[in-house]
Amino acid sequence: MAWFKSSYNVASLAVRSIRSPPGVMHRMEGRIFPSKHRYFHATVCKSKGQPSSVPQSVPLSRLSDSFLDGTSSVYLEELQRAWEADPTSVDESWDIFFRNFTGQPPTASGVSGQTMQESMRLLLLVRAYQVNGHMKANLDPLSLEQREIPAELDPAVYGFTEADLDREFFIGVWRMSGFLSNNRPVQTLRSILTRLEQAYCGSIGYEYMHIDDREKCNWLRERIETPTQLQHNTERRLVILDRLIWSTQFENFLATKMKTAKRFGLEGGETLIPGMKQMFDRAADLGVESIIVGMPHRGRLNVLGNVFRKPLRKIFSEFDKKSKPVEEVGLYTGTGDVKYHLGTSYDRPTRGGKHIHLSLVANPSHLEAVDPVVIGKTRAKQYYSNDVERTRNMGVLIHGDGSFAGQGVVYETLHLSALPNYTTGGTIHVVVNNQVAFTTDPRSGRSSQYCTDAAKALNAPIFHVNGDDMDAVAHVCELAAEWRQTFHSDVVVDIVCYRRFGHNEIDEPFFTQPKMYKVIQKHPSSLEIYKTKLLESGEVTREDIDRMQKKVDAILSEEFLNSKSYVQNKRDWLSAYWQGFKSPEQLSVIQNTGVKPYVLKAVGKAITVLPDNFKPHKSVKRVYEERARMIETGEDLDWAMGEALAFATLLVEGNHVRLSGQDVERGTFSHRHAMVHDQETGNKYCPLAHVMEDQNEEMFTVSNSSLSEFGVLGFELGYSMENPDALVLWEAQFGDFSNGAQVIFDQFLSSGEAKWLRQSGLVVLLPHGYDGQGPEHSSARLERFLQMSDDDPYVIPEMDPTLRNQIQKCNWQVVNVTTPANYFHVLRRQVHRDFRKPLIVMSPKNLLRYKFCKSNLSEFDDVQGHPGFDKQGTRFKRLIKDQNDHSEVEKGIRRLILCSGKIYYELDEERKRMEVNDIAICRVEQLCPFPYDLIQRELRRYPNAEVVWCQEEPVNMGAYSYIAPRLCTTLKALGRGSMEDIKYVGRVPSAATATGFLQVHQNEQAEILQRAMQPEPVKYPY
Ligand SMILES: Cc1ncc(C[n+]2csc(CCOP(=O)(O)OP(=O)(O)O)c2C)c(N)n1
Ligand SMILES: [Mg+2]
Repeated sequence: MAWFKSSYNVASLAVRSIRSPPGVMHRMEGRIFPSKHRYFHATVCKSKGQPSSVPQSVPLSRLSDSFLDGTSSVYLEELQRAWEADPTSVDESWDIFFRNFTGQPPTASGVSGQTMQESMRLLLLVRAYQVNGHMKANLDPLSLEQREIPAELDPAVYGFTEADLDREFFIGVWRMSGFLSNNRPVQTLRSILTRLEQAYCGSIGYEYMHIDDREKCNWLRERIETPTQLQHNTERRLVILDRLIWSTQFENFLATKMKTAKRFGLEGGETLIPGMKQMFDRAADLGVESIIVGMPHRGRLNVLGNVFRKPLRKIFSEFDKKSKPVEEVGLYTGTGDVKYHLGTSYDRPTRGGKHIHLSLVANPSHLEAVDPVVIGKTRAKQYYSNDVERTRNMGVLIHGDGSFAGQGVVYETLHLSALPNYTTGGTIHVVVNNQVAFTTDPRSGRSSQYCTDAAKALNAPIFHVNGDDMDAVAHVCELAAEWRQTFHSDVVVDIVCYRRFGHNEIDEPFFTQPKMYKVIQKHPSSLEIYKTKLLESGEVTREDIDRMQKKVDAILSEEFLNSKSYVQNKRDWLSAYWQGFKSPEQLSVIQNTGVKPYVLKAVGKAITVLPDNFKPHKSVKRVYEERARMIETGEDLDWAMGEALAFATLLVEGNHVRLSGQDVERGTFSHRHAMVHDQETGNKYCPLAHVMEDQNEEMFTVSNSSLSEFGVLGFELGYSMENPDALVLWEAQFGDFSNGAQVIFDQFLSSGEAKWLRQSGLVVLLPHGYDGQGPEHSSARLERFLQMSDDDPYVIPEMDPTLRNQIQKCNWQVVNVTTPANYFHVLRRQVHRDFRKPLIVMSPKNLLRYKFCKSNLSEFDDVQGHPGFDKQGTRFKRLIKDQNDHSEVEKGIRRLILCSGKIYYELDEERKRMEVNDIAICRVEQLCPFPYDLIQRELRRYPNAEVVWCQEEPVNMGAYSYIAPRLCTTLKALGRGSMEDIKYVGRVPSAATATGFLQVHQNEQAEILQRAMQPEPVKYPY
């Protein structure tokens, strides 16, 4: 590759030389102040009208050909290889070029005297348009600020002069589509330049040359560079016009009828609606049957009404201040949410006579937080509909320019897009880029040129489009659908538009964007622009347009009238797979979770065998041998085995199980080994994927995730919402890291059912426990999950097992489980009930291998008489009573210690060591909802005992502040005392969750145990 190296060196020299002004025709100021480039989308060609417009030849060695560094260099190398194999396989001009480089004599002269250097320069010019043409595209409808055009787009830089404009050139190259295709006829430089300008510098700015795949680039080039592609026929344009009329008049109508209401209107970006509809139509033509959409506030009502066909009367009635949830007895209404957060779904007929199912996912105010949820739901839909190719279910995300650039979860979501267990075969992203975020200019809102630049990391093509050019918007929206269906990967449409009013309709935009809004005031709507265009082309008459507009207005007015008498329907909270599931107001019978012994044995065997010729790591081999022994003897099953049995038994019962999170395959603490690696071949084997013969490959999925909490937890939440017959789990590496996903906990998991009436049985595993690993790795911030729990601290609910619906009424469950069997049952309970509730598990670290944290197989089964089998059968134990088998009443017990989690084992050991026999220790395995009935039972059992809450966490953390009022309510109900009678043993208040010094930790831990066992009464806090 001698020639390539030399030209590469020339290229780097050239970059240096072009930065020194003398003799260079096109100045490079724009490069010195790159920050100027990133704000707005209008462009100016500095060279126009300047003396330098008469270009002079620049030697090849002076060219700024940074494109030689990347894609072109690969291309040229390939070209040379082809030429070496067969000189006639490339165009004649390239033959001359390579001959020259390799010192071979030329065979003929180039086309019309075209020299090798000229071929090279022309190629570079075309490449420059492909790479940077978008910089010159007319993207900003407001033409607010002008971007400088990159020097590379000036033919003079390549040595072409006016004298060359009417000379003919051949620019076809080998294995290239579109403009540069090999079979292109000879053209004049003038027509080449005209076509380049049309293709790359019109209303669409294409960014795709960062994609390192020739086939994909060629596919795009063919569509971008072929002149006829942009045309829609008249019939289609009339459909588009009608849709634009709907989109525009919907907002106008609301603006006149609800002058003071906040609706986050789409004005300035109305072309989004016809664009989306074109996209959905095209997607349906290409096989998409279901589209899952996530979008923010802006234009949401318009999308709901015009794309999702939510009845307009319903939308209008929600504006009525008197509108409130129906207070019908037994009606499950939740707390509700503001109208521009609500989701919906709709079966939309398409122009091709098909139906496409559309779902808009409800979302909170937090911009972009819904992104991973939508993607997770899409992936789940693909699983349940056996959409192996991922072409029938598609995710679409609508973004704002400010939030797309600013919110990290966008990047986290983008990065899930190609991961094997998270991909959905491509998401279409549409940015409603109104060039402002609330009151913030892009200048202050991002450091990149475009708000979409993060997507470049993905090799996603980005289509920037002038939002005033309706045809162009429709075109790129369709192109995006075609891309997604062809390459099964993400694509971005950036609709550059404006916001006609303030952030919401009550805001005054002139406070902060006076110049912009002066322009906006005078700017015609995109509907006006489109109407003019179609009138001018003669495709439509004024009368046609009037008729169309009047019809839309009439429907809007009629629907508005109807909205006055509109009665809100019963809020529908069930979606397709959820028929038969119970709302909190419908009692669901508590089910047992024990499993037949023979099933336990059979699945136990299946998940402890590795294939014959498989060579696991020797330690993993031991782990599996040990697991086989546990099943064989039925004794001392450990945590990982308890979990694996829960998964396996759920699988054989027909449920889907999916566990995702960082390093979950092995397990952060090297305890799970759900995926085993052959030490010689590197092959992987997952025993749980082979519990049954011919088990569907994905039925059990365990997957290491990207290093993201917000994105991955959101994804799994979305996944869990699709179908209830699944156990979906997300595990944090350490519990503390879950705060990186706080938005999902606050806005979705803890409150989603109340706001949107959508249930989820997602399980969140958060390693938690004080074992000297320092402030971060000790605490999963249990207190926060408990604080978000909505079980009433002051009212004891119905606790009779036949009437109890305490969990159904509570927003979620928080547990800190201490035995493998209880873990097994709490996981199974998630699926063995007629409703779904999120489950937060403070999961153990040192208990994973602790010698006493073991269960016998008899605790997993449903055999009467076996431990765990009580009056109702075998179930999850919300509270584990003292293990010393106390009778109904134990008057001699002087202290009842209530605790949760691993501190129990330390207390028990200390009690044994000190030979204390007048202290009882109970484990509150389920903290929320609070097990009032069982606590009462234990309080009755120990009538004379001092009541102590013992925890490892500082008093301002852990469960104490949750437990205290509930325990107090229980004590009062029994006449046993009140707040002062609840004693506390644990760490003192602290800002950090734990000490960083091991020695200090050990002393603190010892002190807790010593105080818990002290002979004298506990004095703290009263
Ligand atoms: C995570 C988050 N931070 C802040 C806000 C408050 N907020 C609401 S809209 C908005 C501006 C959004 O700008 P952009 O994404 O460009 O959308 P636009 O409103 O312009 O359509 C902000 C900051 C929010 N909703 N979510
Ligand atoms: Mg914006």
